[in-house]
Amino acid sequence: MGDKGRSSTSMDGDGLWQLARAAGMPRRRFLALLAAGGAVAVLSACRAPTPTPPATATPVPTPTPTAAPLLSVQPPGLRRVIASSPPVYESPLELVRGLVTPIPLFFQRNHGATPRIDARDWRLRVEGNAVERPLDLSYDDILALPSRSHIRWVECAGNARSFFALFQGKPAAGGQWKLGAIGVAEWTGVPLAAVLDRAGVKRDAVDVLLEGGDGPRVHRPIPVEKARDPDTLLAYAMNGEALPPDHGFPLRAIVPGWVGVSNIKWLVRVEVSNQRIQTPFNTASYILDGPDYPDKPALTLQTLKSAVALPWEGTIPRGRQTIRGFAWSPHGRIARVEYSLDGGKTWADARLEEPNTQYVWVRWSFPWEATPGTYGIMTRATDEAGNAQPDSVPWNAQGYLYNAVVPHPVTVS
Ligand SMILES: Nc1nc2c(c(=O)[nH]1)N[C@H]1C(S)=C(S)[C@@H](COP(=O)(O)O)O[C@H]1N2
Ligand SMILES: [Mo]
Repeated sequence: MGDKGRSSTSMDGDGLWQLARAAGMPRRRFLALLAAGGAVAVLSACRAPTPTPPATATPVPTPTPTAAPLLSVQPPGLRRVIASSPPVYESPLELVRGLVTPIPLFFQRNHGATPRIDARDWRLRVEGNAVERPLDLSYDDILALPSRSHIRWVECAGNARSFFALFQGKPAAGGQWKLGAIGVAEWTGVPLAAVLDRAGVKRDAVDVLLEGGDGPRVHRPIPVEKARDPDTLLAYAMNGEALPPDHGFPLRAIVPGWVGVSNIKWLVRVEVSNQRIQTPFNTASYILDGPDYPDKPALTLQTLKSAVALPWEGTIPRGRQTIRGFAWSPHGRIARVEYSLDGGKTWADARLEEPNTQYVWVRWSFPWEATPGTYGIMTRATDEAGNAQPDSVPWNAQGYLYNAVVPHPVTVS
């Protein structure tokens, strides 16, 4: 992994200067901005005006061109618009007060328009060379199966992608998310394993492909072991209501810990194969492609992260404040969240709130006697498997899995 960019998360003069220099800022302008507006002014000026994808970027497969805009059913509302056609909306984490993300605040990532599916016409096909009996299930068939509910996060593999441009001076192709491409919901549905059992999975099964009924028919294989994990769900309800159209009505996959794209929405087909399945969604996009990844591996699990529940470049009043946020890991519960208000020189422990469960983010908080100025609030999570957020992440062309410690810019007025 190397320590390339290690200093870039530090808010002391040096680290910030590395950043500014990487963004092509002359030393004199850097000092002037620092004096006038502090770290936040420097960071804002560093931001590339229009991040252009690097020439080496592999284009993400796009649906057949159409004149009609690719739209969402629900307008973005309070979510931040990263792109509008197709809809890509970021969750305003500062408005999430509880353990689950309310549906109007839940991030949205579509590769095409939200399809309007009538549950009466919908079918789920389960087939492939590694099933005994192909199935053709109706919505009522699914609802009749034993169900379970659990709270799980779904996070886009590109979450925090904009930080490749902001902190490494090298933009990555794709939606320029901050840290809001994550949401936590209570999902109710049927374990995928129960549906697979009905179809009879052959002993030589290797991969299970999940396919959506949207325009681009987004699809993604997962290993049969993950498909048969009782925690992998075909969900028809979200936070107690029928799955909203934008989040996959009538049925979507919830594959805990895995990259966002494996949580296929508008699910119409499950293919069980006795061979590894290669598709553009695990060979061209959703791969790590960059100098540090000669083998271009396909993504599997998400990474450990933490986020401050404040707008990026937020403003808070002076005085005693409670700073709060979230931390999550695909590897287990969160063991610890530390924070630093002095550019990483000193760290203290944030308090972890209950509950703290695997595949659910943990809420954390710390008190702060805030005095006027600009700050970079740094947070670093450690999970119970012993992973800690790194100081830097190797750049990759599609901008996945950025989970380095970052200074969250905040002004105290
Ligand atoms: N059929 C289908 N499933 C899909 C997608 C899609 O465009 N089509 N987007 C994927 C991606 S990249 C992510 S991050 C999540 C986003 O889920 P959400 O929109 O409910 O937040 O859905 C995944 N499932
Ligand atoms: Mo995603």
